[in-house]
Amino acid sequence: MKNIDTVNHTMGRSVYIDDVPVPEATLYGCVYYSQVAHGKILNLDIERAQKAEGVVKVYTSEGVPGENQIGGIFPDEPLFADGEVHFWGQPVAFVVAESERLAKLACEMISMEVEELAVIIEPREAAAKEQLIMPPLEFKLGDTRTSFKECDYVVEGVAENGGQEHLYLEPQGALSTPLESGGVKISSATQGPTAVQRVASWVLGIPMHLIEVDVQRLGGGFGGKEDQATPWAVMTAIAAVDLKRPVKMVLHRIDDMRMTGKRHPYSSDFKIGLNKEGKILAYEVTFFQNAGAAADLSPPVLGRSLFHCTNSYFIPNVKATGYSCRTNLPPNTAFRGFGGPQGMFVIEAAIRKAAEVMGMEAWKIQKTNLLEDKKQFPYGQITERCQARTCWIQCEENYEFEKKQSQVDSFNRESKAFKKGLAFMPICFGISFTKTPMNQASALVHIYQDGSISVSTGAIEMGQGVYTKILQVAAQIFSVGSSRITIHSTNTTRVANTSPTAASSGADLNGKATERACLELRQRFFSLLAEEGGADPGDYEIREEKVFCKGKETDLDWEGLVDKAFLKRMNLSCQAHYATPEIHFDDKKSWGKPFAYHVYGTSITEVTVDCLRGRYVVDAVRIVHDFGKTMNKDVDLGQVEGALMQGIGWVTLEELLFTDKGRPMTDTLSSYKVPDIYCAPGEVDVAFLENSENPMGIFNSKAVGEPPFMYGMGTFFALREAMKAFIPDKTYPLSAPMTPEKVLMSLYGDEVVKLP
Ligand code: MTE
Ligand code: LUZ
Ligand code: MOS
Repeated sequence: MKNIDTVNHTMGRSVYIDDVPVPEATLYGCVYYSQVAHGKILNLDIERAQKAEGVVKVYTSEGVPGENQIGGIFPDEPLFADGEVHFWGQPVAFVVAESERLAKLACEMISMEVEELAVIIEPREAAAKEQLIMPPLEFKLGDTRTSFKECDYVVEGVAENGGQEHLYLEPQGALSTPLESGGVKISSATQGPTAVQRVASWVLGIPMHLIEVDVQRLGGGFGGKEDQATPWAVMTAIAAVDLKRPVKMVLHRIDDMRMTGKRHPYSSDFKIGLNKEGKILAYEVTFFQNAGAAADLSPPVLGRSLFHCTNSYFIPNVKATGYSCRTNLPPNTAFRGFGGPQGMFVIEAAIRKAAEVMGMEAWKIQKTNLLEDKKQFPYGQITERCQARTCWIQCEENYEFEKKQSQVDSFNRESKAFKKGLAFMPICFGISFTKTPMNQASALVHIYQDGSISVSTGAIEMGQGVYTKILQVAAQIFSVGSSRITIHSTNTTRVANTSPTAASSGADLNGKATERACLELRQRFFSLLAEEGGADPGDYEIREEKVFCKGKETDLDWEGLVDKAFLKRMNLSCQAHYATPEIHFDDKKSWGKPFAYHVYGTSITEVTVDCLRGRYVVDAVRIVHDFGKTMNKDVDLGQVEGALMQGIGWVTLEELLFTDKGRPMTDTLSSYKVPDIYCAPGEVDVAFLENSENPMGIFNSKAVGEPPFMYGMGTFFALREAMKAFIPDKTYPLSAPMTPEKVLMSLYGDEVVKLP
């Protein structure tokens, strides 16, 4: 089945916030933000703006009817700056006017006097000054101290990764409409409607039942709308309730890039110990996470870096420590992989450095240490149905790695200025929110008298195809045609207490809730038929809209069945709830079984570097990925391809720069380079791992949204191999992104590049 949105997306008919027809008398908002990264507000002058043409009202921290607080985990983030500013781009005031243009013009009339304070950009500097978001996290397995003594090699180093702008196609936005109850309906582009509802309740000072949040779809979220769709939604809500008129705001790209947080940059120390055969005996890692100016989701993001610090390897002795460091950047937030990529980057970097010291090929160390069944992660969970080795072996065989390697070697012998590099990138990603209580979802299914079906869940459609998968669940259980089913918008009055659609678990959690609701309805039908026909409920089946009894077709079809049930006064609606069984995690002991299962895979990346100019191309990425039993090949393949490109961008082109005063320098698409079609690998091949069963996933499938992002990292290490083929005895930085400039500087200008 095709993604149900393909035609409307292609025709431009899909509706996003900015396409919703606005009610009469709608007002427009514009945010005034700080142009200083850290300081005391001495004076805020909104008077001229207030009197400007078309302006209805200007809101500041004083105009918030409830609490001026939006911090979801720690209450450390004001909606509007109050007394101080902590990052360049921090919202200070909200201008509401008769048109978007007038709101923007008035915004420019606001002025603010700030006494500037010292600015911190780097996480290690923040840690040295004890600017921590929370106490450090620590994971431990075995005993690293004694096992380092038994190692033939102990290698230490530093690895660094940059941040990443989400660059969802649809910028942040919301439209709020006042309700007669004194409450508000918020149409928001959010991954977390309940988060918006909860925070709106705080800032408005009214209970959650007076707030309805509705989400049709997002033009991409990638984690950037898990928490950070909230401020814009609640600003419009405050004004709508106060002014009793609808209020809309959609951020301009430049303002979105300036005000919102991004993927967390990390700077990390590692120490890895191996024996002569390349077996990793011990690993210590310390992460310095650049959290930005407020907690946002940084604590669980850092947690996931620790969860994934050994990637898909078994290491018997591990000590991982994480510091969440408060800096004067916009609060960094969820981004595909949620800290996992940062954790995995460091172990991959450590393996490369160890390989270089030992004179061994990196892939041999990788392969030697792959996870197997019944091995323990450094947080206590034991591997089950582990596919690390099966994916690796199949990848090696499918793509004839040895042959490829010798082709690359001979290319490198013959070519002077152009060099090729190959890298393996195995992945292992845990599926479930690491906060166990978040792993729940519900669904509401109505069957109407004409046999058509309405499904509502907590899942947000953001391009990943979750509505398509949920539709498939309902269609399969009722065995009806897909045109009979509509997946309705995600709305807090139909489905309450939703977890954000995140952690790749949207289809699993909401799909399983939908499955339960549909199964319950189907059971009601069969019980009704059984009562009437004197058979057993288990004797009935529906096959392609026909009712069967004991394997024989009856004269009842789907519409007849629904009609009969209605006349018999059967309840044709069902709400169901799903909570992932078995999982648990003790935050104090950093120990438990947090994940329902893990997703595995292996990729081989091939690159060619022009070692005179520093430019490069990704020739091919060849992947064997564990989809479980895929529910939808097209959707899942699209997820792998998109995630791969996003991962390649992160480690190659995408570079966020700030002045030392904390002003963003890469706040446009001309200064922040994301990969385009010309950066795409010449060849992307994705093989579906066979015979992978996953009872914890919906219909035996595996979550697919985030894990393939990590294949992108293979490009970083393949570039390094190519550079080593050009000048072997140089120390190349383990610092991403490896932009073409950095390739050039690493090859020719040691003094310019920070070396680990
Ligand atoms: N795919 C598209 N097209 N757009 C997105 O915003 N977000 C990713 C991934 N794939 C995203 C996407 C992220 S960060 C997550 S967590 C998952 O989709 C969320 O959806 P799922 O749980 O249904 O996989
Ligand atoms: N969000 C979250 C996530 O709140 N908890 C998680 O564990 C998580 N993991 C991945 C992506 N988003
Ligand atoms: Mo995805 S980072 O879990 O929204």
